Amino acid sequence: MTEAAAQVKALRDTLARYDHRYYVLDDPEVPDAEYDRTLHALKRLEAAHPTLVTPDSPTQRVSGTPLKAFGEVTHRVPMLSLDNAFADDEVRGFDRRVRERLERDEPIVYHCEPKLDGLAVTLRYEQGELTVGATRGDGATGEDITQNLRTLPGVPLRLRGEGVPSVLEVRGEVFMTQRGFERLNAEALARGDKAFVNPRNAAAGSLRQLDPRITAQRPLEIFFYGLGWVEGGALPKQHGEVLAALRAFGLRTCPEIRLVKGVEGLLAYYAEIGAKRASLPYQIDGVVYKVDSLESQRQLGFVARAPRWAVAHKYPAEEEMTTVREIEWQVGRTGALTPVARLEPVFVGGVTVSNATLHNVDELTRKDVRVGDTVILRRAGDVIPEVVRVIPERRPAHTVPSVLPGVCPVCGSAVARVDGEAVARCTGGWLCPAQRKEAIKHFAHRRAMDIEGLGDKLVEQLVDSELIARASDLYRLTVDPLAALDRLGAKSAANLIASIDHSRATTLPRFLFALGIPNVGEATALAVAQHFAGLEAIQAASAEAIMAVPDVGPVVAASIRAFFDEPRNSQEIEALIAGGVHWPAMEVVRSAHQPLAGKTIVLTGTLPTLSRADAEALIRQAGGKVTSSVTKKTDYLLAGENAGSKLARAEELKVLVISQADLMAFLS
Ligand code: 5U1
Repeated sequence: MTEAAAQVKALRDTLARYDHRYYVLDDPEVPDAEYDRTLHALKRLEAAHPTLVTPDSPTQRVSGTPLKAFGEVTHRVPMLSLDNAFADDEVRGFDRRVRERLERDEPIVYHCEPKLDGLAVTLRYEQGELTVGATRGDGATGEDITQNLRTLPGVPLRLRGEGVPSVLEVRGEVFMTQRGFERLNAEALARGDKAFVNPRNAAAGSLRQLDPRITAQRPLEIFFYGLGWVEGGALPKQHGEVLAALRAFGLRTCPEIRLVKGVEGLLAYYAEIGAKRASLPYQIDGVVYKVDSLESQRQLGFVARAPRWAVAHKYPAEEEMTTVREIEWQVGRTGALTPVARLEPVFVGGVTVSNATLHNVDELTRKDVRVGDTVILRRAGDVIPEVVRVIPERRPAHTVPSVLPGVCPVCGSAVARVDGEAVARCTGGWLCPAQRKEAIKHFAHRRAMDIEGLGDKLVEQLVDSELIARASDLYRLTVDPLAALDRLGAKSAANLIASIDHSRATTLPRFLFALGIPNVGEATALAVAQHFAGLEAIQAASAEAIMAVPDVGPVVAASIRAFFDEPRNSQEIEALIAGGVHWPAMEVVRSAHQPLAGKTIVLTGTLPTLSRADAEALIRQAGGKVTSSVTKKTDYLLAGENAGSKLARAEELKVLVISQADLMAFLS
């Protein structure tokens, strides 16, 4: 065998394995992007060595392997695949070729819609009645899944309205919404069953059940996007109007459909849907552009198995593969040890990612991520990248499980884990430079003492150069040693001293928050300050007395009490006050002002400045109730950046959506 033949065989074997795992077992081995790369490598090799092309090569079929258990359906009109475009230039090339072939200078009218990450199916209606439903299979022949498709609420068993052709084949995508997927997986895990890896696989697995009663229980939905064979009836001459006719027959189409003009219209649509992608209730991997005029489509025709009149413009993959170089333990302000995977940099979800948090030791153990492992990394929207899982087939020999270190990697103090808590902590406290650095970063934060110009890097530099060891040292700093620091200079040093000076005049709630008491966020600091109206009163209060503060429970109260019981903390507070930190006197606020009394509020997405816990605390203090899912009983949805399925649900149920600014306005 030549080297090329051996490579072709190896790639085909790999693809056959990927296909089996994907289509038959519904348990993909690698992310789609890796599958596509492998298929491309094979296509390139076959193009260079045409004699190696065989009819059974994975490059010679669209996709899919019919399951033996289902009957076969031959598609009267083949189910095509789509060419992909990844860059704007490729879309410009597509538009140019369309205009050249049609000999048109003026902008083309295109029909645009999202490309759902689901399963393509075809439905045949005869005299308006559903007779056959099938998967795409290999494009020419699919599996007969009529009984399963009949269970989908979105599949009408009989079409409605006027002018239904006597034979109408319609094509669409079956999918599962993110919400449906999460519910299904939660139920599976509760039963001790294996979870599905993503909504697409959950949809595929659900649709290809041999028992339709199982399919019927799965949250499957469908959007229709095109036609197959049509007989005995006239349909409109524009694609968009055909879809409108399908809607009139009772077939659901995607609400994001748009008609645009020319390539600029296409690119604007791509950007518009891209911006919405993370908040759509379903997963998409691109958008599809189609020439709207069916006559132009006919003139343009096909190349191989893809139409010349359509293209899929893909978004950056949200899942990619990469390898773990190192697993490091970061020590936070409260000593919490967080495992962080240092990764071979990889482009995913539109950015290059080289780190991913593994959250805590339980998560690390559950996912069994090891140095040297190949992992699937997911980054959707602006959400922090997540290691989805390890690819066990790619684990090198002699790897070892990553375990919680016995001592703090920064200061060497013992690491302790409270029973029942996921978090392990360094017991070094003030002795641990990592904790001190984090405590000072928190102290200087905009929402705490607001020391302008004192960023994270500078705090590290100040601690490392031993100019400061704790926050109170900031108030003893002078310009000269600061100016001598690398990259700082006299002017910046003077500015920093000025902003430190400025921070001396603060408020009690800010000061309390800046102390970094575990479990005390901004909202709790404010509530405690208002309740006691003075630092001495708080320092003297028993845990029971602290629990009288609205929304402060036993855990927070104990945490506050323990903080003030620690002599080093009291000394630090004295040092800060001696350094000139002061605040105006406060009045006791024990108001019964409850502007949200009786209101039920759900939170979603990332708020501009409030943490989730703080927002919840503020709502509760104002008499509101926080619940986790949007129902008809929800009064408000408090939505931030990257709100997901809850936002869609709220819009569906016409629940009022409010922002952080709206909430603050209510509270004031
Ligand atoms: N939304 C949509 N998805 N999708 C997939 N439209 C669409 N059209 C397709 C495919 C394969 O094919 C036609 C262009 C034939």
